[in-house]
Amino acid sequence: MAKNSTLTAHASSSAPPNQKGRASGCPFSAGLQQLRANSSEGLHIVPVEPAQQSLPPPDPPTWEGEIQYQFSAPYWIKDEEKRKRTGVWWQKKMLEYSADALDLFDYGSVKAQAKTIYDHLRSRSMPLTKDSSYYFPDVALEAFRLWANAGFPRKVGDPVEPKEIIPDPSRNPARIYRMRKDLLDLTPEEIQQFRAALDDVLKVGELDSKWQELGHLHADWCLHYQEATFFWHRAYLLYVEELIGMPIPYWNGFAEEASKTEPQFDKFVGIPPIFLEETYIHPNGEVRKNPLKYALARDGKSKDPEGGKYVSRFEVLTKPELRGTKEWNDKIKLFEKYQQQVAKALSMKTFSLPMNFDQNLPFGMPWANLPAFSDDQKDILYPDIVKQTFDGIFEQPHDNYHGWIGIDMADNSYTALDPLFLVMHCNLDRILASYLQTHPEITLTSNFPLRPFVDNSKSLEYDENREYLFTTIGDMARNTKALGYMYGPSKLTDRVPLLLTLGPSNTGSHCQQKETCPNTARWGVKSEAQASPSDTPAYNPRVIFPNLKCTTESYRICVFAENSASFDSTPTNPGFIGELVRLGMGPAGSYKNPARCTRNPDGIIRELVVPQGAVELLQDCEARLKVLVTEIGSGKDVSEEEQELIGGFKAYPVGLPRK
Ligand SMILES: [Cu+2]
Repeated sequence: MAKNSTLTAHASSSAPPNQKGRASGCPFSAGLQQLRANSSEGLHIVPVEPAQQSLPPPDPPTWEGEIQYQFSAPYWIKDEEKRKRTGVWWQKKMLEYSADALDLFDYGSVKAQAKTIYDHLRSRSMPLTKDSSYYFPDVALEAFRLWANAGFPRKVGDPVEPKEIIPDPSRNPARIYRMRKDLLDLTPEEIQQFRAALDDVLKVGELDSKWQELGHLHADWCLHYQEATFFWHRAYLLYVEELIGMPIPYWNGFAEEASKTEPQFDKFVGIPPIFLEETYIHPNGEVRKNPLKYALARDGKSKDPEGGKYVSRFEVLTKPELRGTKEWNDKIKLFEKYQQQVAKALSMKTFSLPMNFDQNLPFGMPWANLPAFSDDQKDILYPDIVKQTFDGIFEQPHDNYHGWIGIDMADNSYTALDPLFLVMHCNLDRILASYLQTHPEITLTSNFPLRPFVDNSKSLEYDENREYLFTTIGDMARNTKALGYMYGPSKLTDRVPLLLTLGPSNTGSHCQQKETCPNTARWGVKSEAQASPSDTPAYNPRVIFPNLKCTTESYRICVFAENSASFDSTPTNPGFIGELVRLGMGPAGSYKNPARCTRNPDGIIRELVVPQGAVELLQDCEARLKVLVTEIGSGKDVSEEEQELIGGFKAYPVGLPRK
């Protein structure tokens, strides 16, 4: 995420000329040289050998300084009137509802329940709101935690009694998700891996295979034209991923570019090329038939009477000489219609007709039965009663996508044998995920079983008679991350923007929450080992910010090795050194605390421990730091010039071992 608003700090570049020789351009000594240079300007630091060097901790927040105002006048609520009203409302409601008549305006009351207050605020169970801008931002939570752990100082100058009341939440283990990528984003290795899995694990070219079983599983068990439809297909995709041990990519048929016939969109339209190529090179070096094209059809016989043993698709989409003809152009333009249908589905407030919508019908009876599809399914096939629901409308473009590809894809009994089924349904699941995440209020028939999937769709039981063991609609309606996967951003432009991260984001573009940043996840990786500071006990490599002074706004500062391959603030990025929150005093008002600002005329020092991966990068004598700053309140990037104006964003590496 390299942006223009970067600050490059290299200690030796600003060290006095007569010290440059001693620094030799290496970060270890150069950092100390710079500290010495700074100390002559009024910053009183006595440099010692790295292992013993200890820096004074910053002052903790105080109750009178800021903590009380986080409850009575929460600064992240911009409107002043609203801010005060909110504080009074919170206090009143907690007095009424909490077990011990918690008074949020009372020092003793908040202190006594600090841990549970923090936990409720952090888990967003409080405050009760649909508007995420009311939630305590990370920076306010961190101030509260530091205050508690410093012994709840009432005012500046009170003795600090460090004790861990609230543990550091960043110690929570990182979670890694399967990331379903836009197939246009796959690397050649990922494409090869996907093809090899279809070959070796599912054996798409063999009759006695898991592939054939999957095709029959879909034909015989899939649910359609009912609330369970897209949850059943979600379960199916999860089960396939469990088999192949990697995420299924999505084919974005909801992208505007995929519906355009102008030459500049040529590589985004039609069946994706990786499904049309003849061969590929298997990881063992063999040249093999491309399994994304040559997949055995149902029982080894295509639905197409003139077809052979492999799945068939419409010629207009597979014959290169038909590209650009009127027939081709008309075909491509159909996507715009499908996309408008999907957009309409997304605009519906109601998700579905409930499974028992008609008491005169057996429970679980679908509202339609369409075993085969054209590429322009008639409206009349879909009853009026479903036309006010998300999934009722969504079924029609779903059927159209099937019918568009043809010939095996257009028949429900043959369709799952075409590998396009996986990537097409993956995209529909992405759209479903967006709908579910933006509609937390919908009600579903949670306990409805999605046979034959069991164990959160990790396995199958065809002949199970204990209904309660089956995976349910409720299981599959959870946030995708609870199910172990997430969607990477699309290369193209979705017809309407999809929202695929849930919950408040008080962080700026550079420093996304670990849990929501798509780059946290790796292709096919399920666990990770994180570098720990204890890996380098002999030295104490750190990055220090020596001149932090009082600011109005709060900032999130992400620090990277400049020679890092990426600037994603994720624990899996070895070049990411860490992030620092610089607490502002808030906008001018009664709770501004100038006393705290003036105590240290030279500012304070903050430091970050450099993880092992970054130590190696910084050992390069040319290595510099890259500092990306985001203003937390507005989420805006802070440009280099603004950083200079505000001051305190210059970082220096210290304590690095020489290479
Ligand atoms: Cu389908």
